Amino acid sequence: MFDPCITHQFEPLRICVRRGFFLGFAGYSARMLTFHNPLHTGHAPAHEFFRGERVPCFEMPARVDYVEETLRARGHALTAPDVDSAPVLAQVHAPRYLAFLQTAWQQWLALDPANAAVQPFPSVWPVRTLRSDVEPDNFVARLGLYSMDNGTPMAAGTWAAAKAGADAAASAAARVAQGARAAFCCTRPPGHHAGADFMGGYCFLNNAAVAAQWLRNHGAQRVALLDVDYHHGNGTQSIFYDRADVLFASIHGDPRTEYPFYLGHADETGAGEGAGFNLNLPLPAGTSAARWFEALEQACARIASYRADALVVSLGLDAFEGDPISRFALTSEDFTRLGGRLARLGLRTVFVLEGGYAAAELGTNAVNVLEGFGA
Ligand code: SP5
Ligand code: ZN
Repeated sequence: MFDPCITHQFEPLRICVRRGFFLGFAGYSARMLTFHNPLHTGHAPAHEFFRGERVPCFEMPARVDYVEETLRARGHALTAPDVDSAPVLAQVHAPRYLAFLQTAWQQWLALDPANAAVQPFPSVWPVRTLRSDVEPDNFVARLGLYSMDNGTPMAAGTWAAAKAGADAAASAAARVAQGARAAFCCTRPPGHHAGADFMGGYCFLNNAAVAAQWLRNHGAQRVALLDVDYHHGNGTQSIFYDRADVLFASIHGDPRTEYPFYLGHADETGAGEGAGFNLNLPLPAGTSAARWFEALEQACARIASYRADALVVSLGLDAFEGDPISRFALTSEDFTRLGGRLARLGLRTVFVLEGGYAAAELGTNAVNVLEGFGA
């Protein structure tokens, strides 16, 4: 339903953008309004697979610890989530997937109490010709049904951490819908690989999709979602692929060589009502920062022509030159430049943390974007 009262809150923004002013934002502040995830440390699986061997997880609790530490050191306060994302989660995810995820760890323990010390991994997937409409009784078979890879390990606190992260995303979107210029959702596990009914790429619940859907529910007619993570946001793209009310634009490593491999090509432009509202800008591994910023200009031009009421940024920092699993070349200073360019879109903005695995530099790189934006 359309609430004209809340929609009205977005009107001064459009007027001020057309006149080139930056004075129309309520809640402008030198500090970035940040929602943290108080339960993220409960998601601490030990291992993922690399070339058949178990290796320590790249997506580790220390990542967010570094970002929180840098935020505090630079004077940005952290706020606890104050919104329940459950109704919005039900809009962007399938009921049977949410039901599975919520109790997955208990189901795993029910097989054998000794599983408390062991990570579940899927080992079989319903690829072409196999059925995904019937849920198997076997737990590992259901885990495969709801997974796109074997690279998304689960732990005892995974559901609680993912749910609190979605709450943080909804909280950030709620503040922006109420008139704040920007808010940052500082969370892990990340979300942009998670689709309506599957996990993958370290992601369980799609926090950016929750933020975009929250903005749609609370007055924004059109939401632009820009994904700057090194990896294509296949989950977010698929959630909004047939919708015109959320424009998805992504700059990422070419899926011919980079994860997630099976989505993210330039010819994916949307379907049905969503035709023309999906923009993929894949770049070869090894692409320079200069070329990356050219792609950012293309994405920004499309977002400007879309006349969005609000922007969600899937803020992965793995385009960083020092990232251990990615192959772009942005410097820490380039992240400040990114934030400055996004500010010039003149849109209310929700930033949602995604990937970035140079953990010790993650705080600097994330906060550089936020401060470049004018946080
Ligand atoms: C949110 C996000 O950034 N997810 C990325 C998921 C990537 N999963 C595949 C990881 C492959 C790791 N390859 C290790 C190479 C070490 N040299
Ligand atoms: Zn990534």
